[in-house]
This record gives sequence, C-alpha cells and structure tokens, in this order.
Amino acid sequence: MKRVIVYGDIHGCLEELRALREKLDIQKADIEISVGDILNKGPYLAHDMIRYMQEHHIDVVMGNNEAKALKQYRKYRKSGAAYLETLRPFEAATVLSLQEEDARFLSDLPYYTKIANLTVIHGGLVPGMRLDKMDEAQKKELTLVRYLNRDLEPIPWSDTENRYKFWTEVYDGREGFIVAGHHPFPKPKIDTYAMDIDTGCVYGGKLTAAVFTMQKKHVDTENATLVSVRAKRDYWCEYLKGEACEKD
Ligand SMILES: [Mn+2]
Repeated sequence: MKRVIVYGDIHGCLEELRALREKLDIQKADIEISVGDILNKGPYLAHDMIRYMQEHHIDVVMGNNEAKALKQYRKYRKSGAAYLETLRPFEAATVLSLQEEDARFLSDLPYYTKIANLTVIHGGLVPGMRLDKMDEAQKKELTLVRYLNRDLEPIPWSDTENRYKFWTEVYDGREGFIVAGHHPFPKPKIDTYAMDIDTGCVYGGKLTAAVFTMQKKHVDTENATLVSVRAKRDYWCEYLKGEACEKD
C-alpha cells in the first residue's frame, strides 16, 4: 500500500529527521512532504537542510521561516554585509549558508500541496479563505495562523489573552483534511478535519510524522498513524543560553 508521510517542523534537526525516516523504514514508493520550517533555530544549516530534502525527494511547503530567510537573503545580496549585523545570529548563519540555487529552491516552494483529499500547509487556514484564490497577504497569513479570537480572526502569537479557538478546531474541511505545523504542542493536536503535528523538536520535544495510506486516489485520513522520535537536545535553549540545557 502506498504511504503519504508528512513531517512536522524540522528546524535544522537533521539527525532527528534521519532517525525518524529510519524508524519509518522509508520505501521508494512513499510520498514524503514537509510542512515547512525545515530551517532556522536548529543545529544544521539551511543549505544542508535544503540539499537533504532535494536528495531524498521530500516535498517542502513554504513555512514562515523559509519565506523570511528568502527575504533576508535577497536583502543581503542587495545591501551587503552590514545588513547581516541587523539580523539575529541564527538568521545571519542561514543567510550566509544559502547559495543562489538554494534561494531559487525557496522561492519555488508552494504554499500548499494537495494529494487527493489531503492538503499540507505550514500554518493555518482562517474561515473563508480559499487556497486557489490567495493574494500575497493571504499566502503569508497561511504560514502564520495559529489561534483565532472570538470573531474567528487570527491573532498574533504574543496575544495570549484573546485566544478563543485554535484554527483546527473551527476548520470545516472544505479544502480537504489538512496537515500543518507551525505551532508546537506537546503532542500532535488532532481535530476532525485538520491536525498540527509540530511537536517542537528544536525545543527539545519530538519530531513527528503523520503516516497515511493511499488506496486508488483516496488518502485514508481517518486512520493516520503518528510516529515520533525524541529530540537529542534542546537546541533552541542552548542557542539562547550559549550552553547546554537540561532536557527531560
Ligand atoms: Mn513556523
């Protein structure tokens, strides 16, 4: 049986991705898709992450970190090295690791991928948004949506007071069953028509894959299997502190 395998946010955690693919016993016929945010914050450079995805034919959907890296890369090419000093060290490292062909890879990333009745995006969908009719602002929103307020409008990450529902709780399934990432949860958040499988690997959590089987032209979204590997370290904590961090 053909498998469709979707990976949550990887953020440079290449060793965990390798371990997860080994655990899944990846076969040639498998379709592999990443929800995006393959780069930034973690131990492996953006260039290495992009090369790995290309070599192993893993499709990638545009994440907010890919969009940001591309923007910063272009600005750096235009305005030179002084611009790098305005960036955070991990962002500058990402920009410096990118080659022209990597930038092309990033700019070619789709904002969503559909395999029959299964859809992969990075962030979330707000009520009323249609994937085939998005302007640039909506594309950006697609990579960023997490919580909605009482009017079902997306709110910024920092606004914890007006969190009414997570987008997966109100999504009605009109764009198929959606697998997304972007907002890390201790374990995958699963609702009727969507799931968020970002389990915070770069923060010392887990890297998770949602595994679906496909028969004829239908993905069995009702029987997903979730497979995870634990992060080796809390990379983000180490980056912020500049030293090793405790991890349970
Ligand atoms: Mn993200």
